[in-house]
This record gives sequence, structure tokens and C-alpha cells, in this order.
Amino acid sequence: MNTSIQPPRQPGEVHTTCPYCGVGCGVLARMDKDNRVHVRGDPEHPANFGRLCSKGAALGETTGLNGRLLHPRVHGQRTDWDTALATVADGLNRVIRRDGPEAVGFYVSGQLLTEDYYVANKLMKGYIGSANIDTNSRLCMASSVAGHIRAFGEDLVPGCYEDLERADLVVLTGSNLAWCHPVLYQRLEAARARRPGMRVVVIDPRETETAAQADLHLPLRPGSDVALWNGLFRRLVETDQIHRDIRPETEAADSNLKRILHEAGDADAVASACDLNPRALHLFYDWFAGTERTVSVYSQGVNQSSQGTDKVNAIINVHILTGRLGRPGCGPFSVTGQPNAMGGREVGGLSNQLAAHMGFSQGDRIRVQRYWDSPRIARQPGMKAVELFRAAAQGRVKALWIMATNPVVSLPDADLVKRALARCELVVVSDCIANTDTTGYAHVLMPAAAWGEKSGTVTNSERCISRQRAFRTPAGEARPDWWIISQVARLMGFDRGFAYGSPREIFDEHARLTAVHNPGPGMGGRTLHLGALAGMNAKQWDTLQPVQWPCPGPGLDTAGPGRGTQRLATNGGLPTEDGHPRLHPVCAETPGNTPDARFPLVLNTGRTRDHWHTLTRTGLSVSLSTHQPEPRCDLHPEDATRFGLADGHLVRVRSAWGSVLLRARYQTGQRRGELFVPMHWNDCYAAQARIGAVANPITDPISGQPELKHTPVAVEAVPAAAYGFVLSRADDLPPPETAYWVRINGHAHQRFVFASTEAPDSWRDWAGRWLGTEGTVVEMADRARGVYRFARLVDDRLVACLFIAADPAALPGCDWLAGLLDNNRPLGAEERLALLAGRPAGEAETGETVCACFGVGERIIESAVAAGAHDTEAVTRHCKAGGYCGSCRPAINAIIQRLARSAA
Ligand SMILES: Nc1nc2c(c(=O)[nH]1)N[C@H]1C(S)=C(S)[C@@H](COP(=O)(O)OP(=O)(O)OC[C@H]3O[C@@H](n4cnc5c(=O)[nH]c(N)nc54)[C@H](O)[C@@H]3O)O[C@H]1N2
Ligand SMILES: Nc1nc2c(c(=O)[nH]1)N[C@H]1C(S)=C(S)[C@@H](COP(=O)(O)OP(=O)(O)OC[C@H]3O[C@@H](n4cnc5c(=O)[nH]c(N)nc54)[C@H](O)[C@@H]3O)O[C@H]1N2
Ligand code: SF4
Ligand SMILES: [Mo]
Repeated sequence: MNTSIQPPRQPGEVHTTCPYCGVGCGVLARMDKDNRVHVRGDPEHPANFGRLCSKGAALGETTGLNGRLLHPRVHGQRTDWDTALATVADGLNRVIRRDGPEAVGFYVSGQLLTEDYYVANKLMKGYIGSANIDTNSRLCMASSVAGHIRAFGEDLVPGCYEDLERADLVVLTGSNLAWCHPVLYQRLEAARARRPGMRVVVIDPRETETAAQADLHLPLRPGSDVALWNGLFRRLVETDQIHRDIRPETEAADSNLKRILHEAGDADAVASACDLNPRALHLFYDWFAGTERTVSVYSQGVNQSSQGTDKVNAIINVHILTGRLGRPGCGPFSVTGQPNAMGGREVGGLSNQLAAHMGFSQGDRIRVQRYWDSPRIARQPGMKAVELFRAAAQGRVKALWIMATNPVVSLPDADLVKRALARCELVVVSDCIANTDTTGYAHVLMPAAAWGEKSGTVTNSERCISRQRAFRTPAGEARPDWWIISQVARLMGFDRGFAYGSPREIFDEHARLTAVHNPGPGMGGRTLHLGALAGMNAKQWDTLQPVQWPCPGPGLDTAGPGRGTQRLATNGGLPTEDGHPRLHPVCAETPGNTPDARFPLVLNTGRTRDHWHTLTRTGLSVSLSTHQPEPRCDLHPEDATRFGLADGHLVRVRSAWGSVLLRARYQTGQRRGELFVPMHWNDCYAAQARIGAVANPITDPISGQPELKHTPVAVEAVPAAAYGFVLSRADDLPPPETAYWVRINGHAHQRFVFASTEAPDSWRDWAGRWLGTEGTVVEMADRARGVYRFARLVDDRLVACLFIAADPAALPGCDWLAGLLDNNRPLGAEERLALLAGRPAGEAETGETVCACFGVGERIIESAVAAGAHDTEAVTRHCKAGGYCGSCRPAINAIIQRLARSAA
């Protein structure tokens, strides 16, 4: 096969892959002579063809040494690698000898490379001999995996990205694609612009930015998805939309079809179950029935549910019924979250799989053990993530090794995770960042090489394997994860199985394992077959081009415009009894925990546009921190009135598991009775915003995936005496001792936004103690309005300033202040006056940031529209917003539409 790539276009540019979302965009990265990292989209990569979103475009901002873990540490003390590795190996061996292999657990991540993942899985399942290795993909993709296995006989995604461009109807359900898979969304929008007949339907309880751009938005009652899709199934059968290829001829298929029909309500019953406008639901059913080329994209609104697996099958059933899969422009499409969620599933990173899509049958166990030549092999599936930490909290699991994930933030019932880690006799954490909510619990901390420093492969949502390539040496003593795991394995006494010299050797072993006893897809074998990628020499590995699995042999590799296999299930060929996908009857049920008098509201959680998970990386980027600098609790204004909550004021959100303190934000796009809080903020970035502590730990009975989108909660207004913010040039400024604070990183300063439940006797003393008094202090107080302003200058340069107001709406914006601190130039008399006036001299407020790349605020975009810019391109010409990565174009569009509506 042809594996060579075009030479890099600029000297020093390396072809690699973005380390954020599962779109898996190709990146050209290089370091300049000042060690600055420059990135741009790889024009040749089949995922993005040169595009990058705001997070990808800001990669250069997050790769510095800021916050990095540079050396191994044992019990908080810096040590050398030998000591750290021996401490881990001895500790694991001690627990295994005393309490058995089930007393240790690995908790790994879809942000490891396939090679790291492979080695961790091999050590646990083949050498330690337990299957207690699970991954954060349990919180993310487990329901899709289980649904795929029920429908296709194996965990596989039948379609590809191009299908979204070739479809006439794209249904996005439980997916905020514009924010979470922005480049795929941009491809969809570009196709829509070329073919205006194409329709997009969004099914999401919230009016997201994705929903606002759709032709139809169905704001369904959370958790009611199965009813909606079963109802569609019934409607399609009634109007005889059963595809000829799958007309159920077998008894099993016929009985499954009847069972689904038995469960399904008619459209009016469904509209009431889903709390939808019946006309809107009928319209969706009509569109679906009348559109041959349909793709249904789904993500966490489907997976993260106590009925996640059933939701997945309800969606797939409709595609099987209509024969809409395996063909261009058709198919159910599970979009993956993390850059290597797929790779982890391929090597067996989930505790209920063994390796290379093999399970725990006797045949599979013998095959894998023989191939590994390992002393033992796990007998049965291990504990799933939530269970694993519960077992640690109960003292049944005594040693945990956490790699590339931050469970103190991201698991549900996250306070239990703290108790579990505090109880373990050995906690090992491998991370790139020194201080996270989880590293604080580590007995042994191992510095992992970060993106740009490590090499290997990742698999994206469309089964495309791409290389990540290093373009710089690791920071400090950081080492790649595969190396760390292999060293520990060898010190544990497993020298032979882990004598790897490079990630290529590991990938090769993985690729060969996929071919063991595997005649290949369509031949009765496993679909995951990487035979064509086995045996690469160093040059082939170095120049490996993106390739979609399965790629069993050279023949298939030339098929289609991409390399490898674009679509699966094209003519049967699946590892099911008859090679065809299976209907799996599912019935609608209410979510695992429902609101009651004590917890009357439903909490939904998820992502913001420019932040990534627990902020360890995007929190370092100034531009990415401007879009939504604070975590907000979004709620409908009517609920706010009902519970006495004011916009911008403090609200406590409480569940049976824990609580957070946030600021409320009115959103008419929220359904009544439902709140939305982002998942990103944690104890390193905020006083009490770790929403995982509130989230419901109930799991899907089949997949074990927790219900992170549906927690019964109560809210309560918390009166604050003062709201304020501080900007300071000191990079070690501690947070204030207030009930509420949020940390925001600036270029040459730090910002804290805070709220205090009581006012001190003297704000001046309070500010002086926190910010210092050296140099010149200027201040302004207006007791009647509860306003206080304080600025400290040294040599006429601003070093810190504080703004306080009783009403948060009375606080000025602070972008201009950030500019004054970052510029660090002497201020004239007029500027000092402006400081105390709380307004930049002669300049208007720019409003909340919309475009992170160029730092353009909402007010500026509004004035561009007022000046005659009536589409996104015109706005871009006017003020640059939207002119680089394009992630904010849906937001610009929403502003244009809003102003047009209010003008009408
Ligand atoms: N900016 C950004 N992008 C990311 C990430 C990030 O951290 N930041 N993380 C990546 C990862 S790992 C993942 S998994 C993906 C997640 O990508 P998405 O799944 O698109 O993102 P979420 O915000 O978690 O949730 C999606 C939507 O599900 C909706 N939802 C909630 N309950 C229901 C329900 O019952 N039914 C339906 N139909 N919808 C419901 C929510 O309102 C929400 O808008 O994003 C990836 N991309
Ligand atoms: N409430 C709520 N909770 C959720 C979700 C939700 O929607 N709502 N979504 C869930 C989902 S889908 C996901 S995927 C998870 C994500 O949750 P986490 O995995 O906990 O989040 P990250 O911040 O991505 O954590 C990755 C960690 O790995 C480190 N790291 C980065 N690269 C490397 C590397 O190469 N090697 C090593 N060793 N470390 C590295 C980072 O510094 C960081 O500490 O959150 C889940 N939790
Ligand atoms: S869409 Fe953005 S975050 Fe996702 S891979 Fe592409 S550049 Fe990275
Ligand atoms: Mo995820």
C-alpha cells in the first residue's frame, strides 16, 4: 500500500493529530527558534482538510511548561525515576501477593495513545491476571459500544464523515456538534450551504447553538429518547417504509419487529411522553420517512443515561428497518468524544473486553494468552469505572493507578472518589500536569510526556487511524506512558512481555493480534483487522498516512477515496449469525432517578465551546478562557422567579450526593424545571464548582455508563454582600477566602472573579492584605451603591486592581484592565482616573467574547450588524470575528437572527 506522505510544506513542520476531540483533525505543527509552537490544519488530512476549531487553533498556547509535572514524586517529594518506578512495582506486587490481583485497579483514558493503552491492558489482563482496568470511556462511549455489539455483533461504527455531507437529512440527537465536534459541524454546514435542500434536525432538551442553527429543534423531555425513536419506527412500519433487503424473513427478526411495534406509541402519545409539540414531531417523522439519505448522529445526550444502551439501539433500529446504513449518506453515527476513545476500545481498555475486540470466552482467552505468551489471563470482566471507585471506597480495591484522566472531577458522586483515593494504600497518578484535583491524592506521581512530545497512533470517530508525531523533546524528565507502564511491568518481574523499544513495536504487536485467528471481516471473522498495518518498518511507520480500519490486506487499502474501509455493513458482512444487523427491541422507561419534592429540578451537564474537560490544558489558554470565563448555572427565567434566583447572583445547587455554588444565568433556551451546568470547573479553578460532586452515580444496567445528564437537584439563592473581581500581575496570588471564586488565567496576570457572603469592615484593609500595599494605592468608595475600587501602581504601572459592587450588574467589563496589566506600561493621569471610574477612557465596552481567536465581543458584532453586515461573512469583513477557526460562526449567526427578529 502507498504509505508515503507529501513532504511538509514549511521547514520543520510535522504531521500530527489534534489531542482534543474525536474528530481527529490533522495538524501541522512546528517549533520556532524561540520554542514557540505554531499549528495549522493539515490540508491533506481526511478528517479536516485544513480546518481547525478554536481549541485546535490555540494548541500553541497550551504546550508550554506552565503547570507541567517535570519530575517523578513520591509522597510529594521529588525523586528519580528508578525510585518512583520501584515504589509502584513493589507496591502493586505487595497488594497482589497479600490480597490477590482483584485488589488492584487501573483507571485509564481515551486520551492515551493506542500504544500506551495496549501496554496497560496487557499488563493488567495478561500479567496481573485481573480485568480491573477500565477507562474514562466508560463515562463517554460505553453505551454506544454495548449498543453496537447488540446490533452489529461487534463494536463498530458503520459510516464515515463524508456521510454527513452526502445526506439529505442529518439528525443530531444528544449532540451539541457545533461546540463539541466543531470541524465536523463545519463540514456539515459547508455541505448545507452547497445543497440548501439538505435538512438538519436537532433533538436536545436545550436550545444549544447547534439547535439554533437547525431547520427543526425538538426540545424533548430529558430521557424520553427511546419513546421518540420507537414511535418513529412504528410510523415507518405503518407507512410501509421497511427496506426490501431487511424485510424480516427470519422468525427472530419478525418477532423483534413485532416486539418493537408493541412497545411503540403513536405519534400523539409520543409527543405527550416526550413533551413535544405534536406538529413538530409529525414534521420530523414525515421528513425522516421521506428522506432516503439520512444520518443520525448521537453523542452524550444518548450515551450518558441510565437507558443509554437502549437509546442507542432505538436509533439504530430505525436505520436497520429502513436499510439506511452502510451506504453513502446513510447510517447511525456515534461521534466519539476523546481523541483516542476508539483506539482504547480497539485494544480492550474497557474492563468487559479482553483485547482486539475479543471477549472472555474460553477460545478468546486461550488465543490472547498464547499470543501474549503471558503467565495468566483474566478469567472474567473486571469492575466498571463507577464500581471500581466504589470498591476502593469500601476498601476492596487497595491500589489504583490513574493515567490521563482526572476522576476527582469527572466521575459522578465525585466526593466518593475523594474518599476512595484517601482510603487506598497506593495511589499512582501519571499526568502531564502537576496540580490537578486528582494528583493531590497521589502517593506516586509520574510525569507523562504530553502532546507534541510523544509518538503513536489514535483512532477517530470514523475508524481512521492517524499518527501523532513528536516535534519536541519531553519537558523535564517526562516520559511517554507506554515507557512508564513497561518499566513498571519489568520491575514487577514481567521482563519478557514488556521489552519494548518504541511505540512502533507495540503498534505492530497490536496489529498482529487483530489478525490472530481472524479470517477477516465478512469471512466470519472479527471486523477489527489491521493486517495491512502489521510489519511496518521504521520508514513506513514514520510516514504512515491516515487509514480507516478494517484494513486486512493490501487489496482493501485502495478502496474508496480514503485508505482502508470507508463504510461497513454494506452488504451484510457483519459478525452476526446471518451477517446482517439485528433489530433489538427496547422499551421506554423513566430515568433512574426522578425529581421529587426534595429535589424538584433536573440537572443536565456538559460542555462549553472553548474548554476541554477539567481545564488542565485549555484553562492555560488566555483566548480559550474568554468565551465563557465562569461556570454558570443556566435556568429558565420562570424557574428563577419560582425559586427567587436573580440573574448573575449566587445559587446553591444541591443533590443527594453533593453541592456546588455557582452564579445563575437566565436562559430562555432551557426547558422549565431543568438546569444546565458545565462539567469543566474544579477545585483548582473555582471554590465550589465541581459539578461531578453533585452528579448522579446511577448507571445503565448494560453498559455501566453513568447518568451524567440527569440528576434530581434543589436550588437555593445565596445572598452575597459583594460581588467583585481582582486582576493582579502576581502569578502566585492565592484565591480569596470567599464562598465563591473562579480563577481565570491572563497573559501576564491572573484574574479572580468572586462573591462574598459578608462585607469586611474595611475593603481597603481587605484588599491590602490580599494584594499588598507597596507603591501607590488609589481607591474610590461609594457606600450607598456598595461600590469600592482599588488599584495599586508601582512606578506608575498597574500591578493589581480590585472592583467591588453589591450588584454584579454594576461591575465593569475587565478586558481593558487585562490589557493594562499585560502591557505593563506607565499610566497617565487620565488612565488612572479611568481606572477609578471603572471605564476605559473614550472606549465603549465590547461585551462578552464571541470570537476567541480575535477577541471580538458581542457589542462589536451587534454594531457590525447595525452597520449593515447581514451575514457571517459580512460580519467577518467588518470586525474579523469568525475569520479564523470559524467556531464562533453559529454564535454570530444567532446574533444576526436575534437582531433581525427584534427589528421585525
Ligand atoms: N468544546 C469541547 N468539545 C469537546 C469536549 C470538551 O470538553 N469541550 N469533550 C469531548 C468529549 S470527551 C465528548 S464525549 C464530546 C461530547 O459531545 P456532546 O455529547 O455533543 O456534548 P455534551 O455537552 O456532553 O452533551 C450533548 C447534549 O446532550 C443533551 N442532552 C441531555 N440530556 C439529553 C437527553 O435526554 N436526550 C437528548 N437527546 N439529549 C440530551 C445536552 O443538553 C447537550 O446539549 O465532546 C468532545 N468535544
Ligand atoms: N458532569 C459530567 N461529568 C462528565 C461528563 C459530563 O458530560 N458531565 N463527561 C464525561 C466524559 S464523556 C469524559 S470523556 C470525561 C473526561 O474527564 P477526564 O478524563 O477526567 O478529563 P480531562 O481533563 O481530559 O483529564 C485528562 C487528564 O490527563 C492529563 N493528560 C493529558 N495528556 C496526557 C498524556 O498523554 N498522558 C497522561 N498520563 N496524562 C495526560 C491531563 O492533564 C488531565 O489531567 O468526563 C466525564 N465526566
Ligand atoms: S474539531 Fe477542534 S478539537 Fe476536535 S480534533 Fe478538530 S481541531 Fe481538535
Ligand atoms: Mo467523552
